[in-house]
Amino acid sequence: MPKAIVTGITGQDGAYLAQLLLQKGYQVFGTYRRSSAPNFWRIRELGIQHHPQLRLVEYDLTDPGAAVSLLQSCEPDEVYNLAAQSFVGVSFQQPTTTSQITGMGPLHLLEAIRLVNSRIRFYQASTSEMFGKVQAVPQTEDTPFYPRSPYGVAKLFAHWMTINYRESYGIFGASGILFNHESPLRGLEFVTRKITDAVARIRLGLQECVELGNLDAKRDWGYAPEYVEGMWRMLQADQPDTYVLATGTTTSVRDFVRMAFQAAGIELQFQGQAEHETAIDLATGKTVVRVNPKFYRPAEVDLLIGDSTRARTRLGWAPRTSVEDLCRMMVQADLRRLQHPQGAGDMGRT
Ligand code: NDP
Ligand code: GDR
Repeated sequence: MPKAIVTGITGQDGAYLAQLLLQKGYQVFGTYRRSSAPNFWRIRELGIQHHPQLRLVEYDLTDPGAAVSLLQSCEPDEVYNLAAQSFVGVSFQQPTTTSQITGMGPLHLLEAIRLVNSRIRFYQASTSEMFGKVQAVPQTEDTPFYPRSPYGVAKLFAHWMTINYRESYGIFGASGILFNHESPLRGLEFVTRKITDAVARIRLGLQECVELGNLDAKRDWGYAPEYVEGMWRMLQADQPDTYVLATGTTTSVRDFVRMAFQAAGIELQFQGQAEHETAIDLATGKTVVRVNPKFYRPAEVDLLIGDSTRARTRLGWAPRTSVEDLCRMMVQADLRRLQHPQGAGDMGRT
């Protein structure tokens, strides 16, 4: 039975990847960090919390010694490093913590692999945020990087460290440059889920309006379970490499807002500009969206659209879910959760 460590099992991708690996017959060691309240709602939602082949292991990415003991005690064949301080907005307020977790954390794991067993295969969760102020459209594995946040800079460090350990020590280090991927299990602070949760609340009369930041930003949004499958494929390849995973279509935050309200039967009209922009519900005339500059970032990533030709041709990976279907699925999940809190689980509220 193959054995895999998934760091960050309490996050969106960690939960989906653990589910996939369990389905494939792996023994999975899912790492979580100690907190005063348990944070297992996602693996509970997926029904894998008590799976006999899943072991939950306490581990903090910032502790170098803990990386060594983790590998020694679990003896994995594969390590998927998904844990990170992953929220771009917060990285501006906590640049040092973000760098320690998101930048140095993966280095501790790479160094532990070198010391404990250099045959362990390693996946690093890299990101389209490394492209930042984009230098070419669409972005490929060869597009120059220009990160625009402490998060993007920290991820770029970890990306190059993965390549460096590949080239220096022959470690099987794969780096997946993943564009945004979402799901009903997305954290509430990220814009898609913030929108779909608010739309469901507004539809049910539980909230009046949602405040957002930059509506002009464009993202290449895909469906998370398809992306974790790509991670697994990267570690099954003959050679370690760097791969972009993306859908190849891009959508503005404003259009995602429009789509989400439509999915709940609400037509919007946008009016005003920049920080004065709002959107009204055409049926009631009520303002349901308002821009609040407090959600602007000191430096923004304006446009992301990825070209995943390498992953398609070499790994046979392809995204299947359109942004419209993804958005509808997320709105419906949030409506269900609010209407039937017991049946649908807490979905991020505890
Ligand atoms: P989440 O924010 O949902 O999950 C992050 C995970 O990291 C959580 O389990 C979190 O634990 C854990 N974590 C945070 N700090 C530490 C620490 N110091 N030690 C151990 N664990 C820690 O992220 P996603 O699932 O969305 O993303 C997974 C990975 O992929 C991240 O590295 C992210 O940066 C990257 N990525 C994500 C993309 C996306 O669109 N989702 C796109 C490209 C890259 P806790 O629950 O306790 O906070
Ligand atoms: P991102 O995702 O920064 O791309 O990082 P996020 O959903 O936070 O922002 C996407 C875009 O929406 C704009 N925006 C807002 N964002 C948030 N969170 N809240 C708002 O109210 C709001 N209004 C507008 C943002 O300015 C931005 O342009 C995600 C994370 O998962 C990273 O870990 C990952 O690496 C990248 O995707 C790829």
